[in-house]
Amino acid sequence: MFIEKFKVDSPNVKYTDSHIESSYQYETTELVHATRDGASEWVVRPKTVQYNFKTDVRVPKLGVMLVGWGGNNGSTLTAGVIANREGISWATKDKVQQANYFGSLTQASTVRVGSYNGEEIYAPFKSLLPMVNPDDTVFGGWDISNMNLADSMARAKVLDIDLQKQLRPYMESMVPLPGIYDQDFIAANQSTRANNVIKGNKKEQVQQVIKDIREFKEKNKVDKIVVLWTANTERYSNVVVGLNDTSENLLSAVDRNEAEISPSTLFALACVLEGVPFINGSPQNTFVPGLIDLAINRNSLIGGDDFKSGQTKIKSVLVDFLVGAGIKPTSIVSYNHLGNNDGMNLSAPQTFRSKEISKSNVVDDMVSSNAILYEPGEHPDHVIVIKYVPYVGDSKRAMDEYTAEIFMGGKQTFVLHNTCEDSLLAAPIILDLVLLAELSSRIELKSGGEDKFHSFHPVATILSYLTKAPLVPPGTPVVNALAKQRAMLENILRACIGLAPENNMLMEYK
Ligand code: NAI
Ligand code: DG6
Repeated sequence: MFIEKFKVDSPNVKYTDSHIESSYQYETTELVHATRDGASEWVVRPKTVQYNFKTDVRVPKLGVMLVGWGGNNGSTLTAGVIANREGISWATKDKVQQANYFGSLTQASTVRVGSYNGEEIYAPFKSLLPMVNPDDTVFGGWDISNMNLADSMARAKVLDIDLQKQLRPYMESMVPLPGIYDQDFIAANQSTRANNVIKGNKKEQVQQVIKDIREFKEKNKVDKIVVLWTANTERYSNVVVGLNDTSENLLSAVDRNEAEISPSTLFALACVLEGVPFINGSPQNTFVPGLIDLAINRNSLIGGDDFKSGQTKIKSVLVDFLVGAGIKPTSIVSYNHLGNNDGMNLSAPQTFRSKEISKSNVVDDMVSSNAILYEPGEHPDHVIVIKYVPYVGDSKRAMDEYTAEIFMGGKQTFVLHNTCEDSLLAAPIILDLVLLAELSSRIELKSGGEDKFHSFHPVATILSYLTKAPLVPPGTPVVNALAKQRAMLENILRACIGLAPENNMLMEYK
């Protein structure tokens, strides 16, 4: 059964006009290494930590500024939100299609809130806490191409033509602000696109981005802004002591106009200096140590890296299932071919290498969780291939072969083939990243030992479900397994309204 919304009735939860406050017992474990009768043993002690959460329920008017706004993802997301907001429907060869937010965790998924008369009751994910309605967001951003969003949508060749015709009047006047172009960081084949670039040295470029954010906020009368990089994949920046290893060194490297500071790092830097959340949807190391350092010092939210949209999402389910079932994946080979501009940019070795890294590390946590299957340091062979095939456009083909060792030396091989418009997978993920980043900035917490409420750590691990290579604070475990990532996010939001984690025990029926 489905319910649209609900309220929690508990002595541990208080609703006021401005906040939801919850008092919450976090059940965890503590591991100690003890010695008994001369022999050492691991001891696990259950541990309860008291937390208080305070969520501001006043939902702001939100501005979303995309870097790479005129790209396939940027134009598809903007079009999708307008189509939803305007209630647009269009004829396809199959039926009359209504705009929807399928693929968005916040907008199109549900959570179990309990059972009633023996029936499971589900509510929308977005009903857990007050969230920005995507239909009410205002979009803007930057692109090194000056094409308006209606023409960008046509260039992307993602949406049905009848829909495009209806959207064109809304999108023609949307023109991206000039972007920061540095041909050293993206493929040479992108140079013909770069006709809309911020001039000046790196310091001036950062100042221009800050000015753009302020003007956008003022012009559109929005309360808050979130900035998200959905521009081209860049090559990795070299991390060099004295250049970008600390916040001071990064800032002075920008002042010196050092060549090795990438456009994405400059955008991120502008956002951190302005206290605006910045999310990286591409695989490169935008968040060099100096940038992370600065974000932590200034308590400004950063999140990333690289949208987890299709092939990797399935990988982080399938390998979790196999390793969790005691089956040993030994070889994973992932082929992609695609024909959009992302594919063209990734045809250069340096940008491909960024994507190869982020796609390769996605099973590490699952492998290291099972020392019965894997020797220390052992890892499945894992190969990533990406080829540019213009004809298939945005309709990416992803083919995967998984080989695993089963009982008594047997082998099991799975082969998957997925065909899908890449941007239709990425757009709802971008939306979730933005909406969840905004929501997390309204949550404060304190543990038993603390007297003051504070925000979450500025490195937003809460966004991990949506990214291939989750950015985490130094010393924090990286979780890639999709079910764990979703549970983390859902259970934290449940904690904010005083609900226990979903434990699936169904003791009521045992
Ligand atoms: P796209 O190539 O269509 O769009 C990127 C846009 O960024 C282009 O319009 C380009 O002109 C612009 N651009 C490049 N450098 C810029 C800069 N410095 N400042 C401002 N604008 C700049 O690519 P698409 O398909 O939209 O993908 C965007 C990014 O998202 C890529 O890095 C891709 O690898 C990443 N991604 C995409 C996924 C998907 O499923 N579509 C999943 C995971 C990541
Ligand atoms: C080729 O792999 C293009 C990439 O931009 C991917 O489409 C993107 O990283 C999505 O990857 P995945 O593995 O999440 O489907």
